[in-house]
Amino acid sequence: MITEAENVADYVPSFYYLFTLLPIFLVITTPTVAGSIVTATGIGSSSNLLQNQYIIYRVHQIDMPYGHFGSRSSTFNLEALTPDQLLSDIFIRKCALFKWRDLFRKNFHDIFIKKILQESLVAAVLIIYDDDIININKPLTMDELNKWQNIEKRLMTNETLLPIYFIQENNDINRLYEELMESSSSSAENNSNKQRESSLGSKTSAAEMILQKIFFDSYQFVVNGPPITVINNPIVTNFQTKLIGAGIEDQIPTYVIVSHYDSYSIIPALTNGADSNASGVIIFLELMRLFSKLYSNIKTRPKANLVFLLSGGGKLNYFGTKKWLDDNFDSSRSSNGDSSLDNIQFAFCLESLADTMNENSLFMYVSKPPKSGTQASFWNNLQEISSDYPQINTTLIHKKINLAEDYLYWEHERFSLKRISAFTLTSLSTSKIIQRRTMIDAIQQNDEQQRLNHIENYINIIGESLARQLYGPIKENLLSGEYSVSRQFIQSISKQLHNVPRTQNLLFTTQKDAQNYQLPPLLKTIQMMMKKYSDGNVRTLHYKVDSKNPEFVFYEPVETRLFIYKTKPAIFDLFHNDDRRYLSVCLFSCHQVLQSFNFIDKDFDNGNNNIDG
Ligand SMILES: *[C@@H]1O[C@H](CO)[C@@H](O)[C@H](O)[C@H]1NC(C)=O
Ligand SMILES: *[C@@H]1O[C@H](CO)[C@@H](O)[C@H](O)[C@H]1NC(C)=O
Ligand SMILES: *[C@@H]1O[C@H](CO)[C@@H](O)[C@H](O)[C@H]1NC(C)=O
Ligand SMILES: CC(=O)N[C@H]1CO[C@H](CO)[C@@H](O)[C@@H]1O
Repeated sequence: MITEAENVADYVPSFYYLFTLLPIFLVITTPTVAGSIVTATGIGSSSNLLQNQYIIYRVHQIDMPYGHFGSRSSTFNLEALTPDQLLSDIFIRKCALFKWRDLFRKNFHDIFIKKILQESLVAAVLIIYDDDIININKPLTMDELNKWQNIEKRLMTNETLLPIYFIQENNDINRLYEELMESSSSSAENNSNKQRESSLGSKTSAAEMILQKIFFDSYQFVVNGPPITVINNPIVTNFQTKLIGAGIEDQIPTYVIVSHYDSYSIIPALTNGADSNASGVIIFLELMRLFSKLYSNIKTRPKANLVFLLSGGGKLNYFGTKKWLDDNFDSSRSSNGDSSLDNIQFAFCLESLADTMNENSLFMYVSKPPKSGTQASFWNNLQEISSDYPQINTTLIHKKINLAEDYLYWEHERFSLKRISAFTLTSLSTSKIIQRRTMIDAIQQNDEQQRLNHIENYINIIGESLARQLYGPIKENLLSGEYSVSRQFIQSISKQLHNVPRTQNLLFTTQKDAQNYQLPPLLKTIQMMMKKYSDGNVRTLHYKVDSKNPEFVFYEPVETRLFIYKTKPAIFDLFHNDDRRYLSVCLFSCHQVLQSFNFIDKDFDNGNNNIDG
């Protein structure tokens, strides 16, 4: 009878039998170890874990007309390993387990960028994050922030076939991570040192790794699904409302105030903290509240209209604003269009105005420098009023639209393309998209009060400048007394927005039938507020993507479940079965272990002659 073991012997030289059997005999002589193995053998035992199911969040996946971005897969079933074991190319079929903060360490950062994102030397990645990723308590240094943004940028501007997930830290996963780190530091780390020193290093290292495999538990990470699916027929909703001035609506000037409610980050399900807590939306709603008071009184109602547009898809190349403009300003503009839009003086867009970077700046971005007209006079008002805030650097930034680019940098560029005078007000000194899509807003600890102070200052400056535009030169500040900025109001909106992730794929409207749409809860709240602080009419506008050339495609899932199993290598089946065939299976698995370490393939040819002799 030819056993499998004899077959294996054809491939594996006897030297390797000795090599792998040696530790097994060691184990046999120590009954306590052998005893504990029985309970830990096989998939399914999870004695050290409190539970074995965990919620995990998938890195974004999106297609834009100019490329595919993010992680393209979701399921896997792989053994976990820590990044310090990732020093050679033998881990192709493993899941790398990182701690978020460790990604800021130079060597781990390089491993993540080069070995994982560029060379795909593992098959999946799980990153353990702590609360700081959402609310920075322990401030990041500039270097740490740069490293993190580098990772975000790679995932934002490139795609990867690896499934990449984030898991919130908990006792189980922390313990598991430490255990793996410990087991690897007792062999792998020190081997890597040896490896560099001696030419025999790789053999020693592989041997010790086999030892490690035998003596230490390993963990299997399993994500069964759901499989990746396209989100079909996404609907993006805009809200538009207006305050009508004293006079004939379509003959008095109109100013448009624009902001978008969505945010973006590489982990969609965790995007509540991003984007400076939606400072743009907060300022937008507070301006609406203040001016609706002024408009409600015939004595203080100005001779100009204000149109408020809160758009969706802001992070999707300003999709909502584009659709709104196409609707209202196409050459074939219908006669039943909104008459208050006939006489637009300018539109201004609000974005990232919490100044979490503590730059103390208010920038006015324009596509064309304002020479004369209402935009120039607004800029003069803005400068004049902000001179009361000497700490704030108020600067005009001229950024030409680059039509060769795939996307627009600022929301006002959508208006500029339609030849509507427009600009963006922001505290960001850079147009770079990545700054506006980071998970992390704050480098320094920017406490709540300070953040609210910034927002309040910006509302005062912007609101006062707008008031001068509406009323002409006025001596005193208008936004005082009963018209002053309400911190309570700002705080309550901030809280509402902060509790919900705001990436667009989580804020799509669903269509129930031809007439009826179902808004997500956050948008319902926003709709109600806009109704309260306007003439009472909110136009709720739903937009679909182009069916032939969709402007964007989102994929699910954004979150799913991870199962963790504790496993022992098949080698241990030897000890509780006397059937001789198990020995063969065991030897066969030794062979596989060796092969999985590239041990045989690599060294067999080199050492062949020696071993035969
Ligand atoms: C983009 O991803 C591919 C593999 O998916 C990789 O080969 C390439 O190096 C990446 N580019 C950058 C700039 O990271
Ligand atoms: C204001 O900000 C601009 C743009 O970042 C910068 O060039 C300028 O030096 C700043 N001015 C002051 C007074 O800090
Ligand atoms: C966002 O707002 C919440 C609630 O007001 C606050 O607790 C949190 O610190 C804010 N986050 C940032 C990054 O400012
Ligand atoms: C676990 C272990 O043995 N770690 C050792 C690795 O090597 C360094 C120095 O080379 C020792 O300090 C560690 O104790």
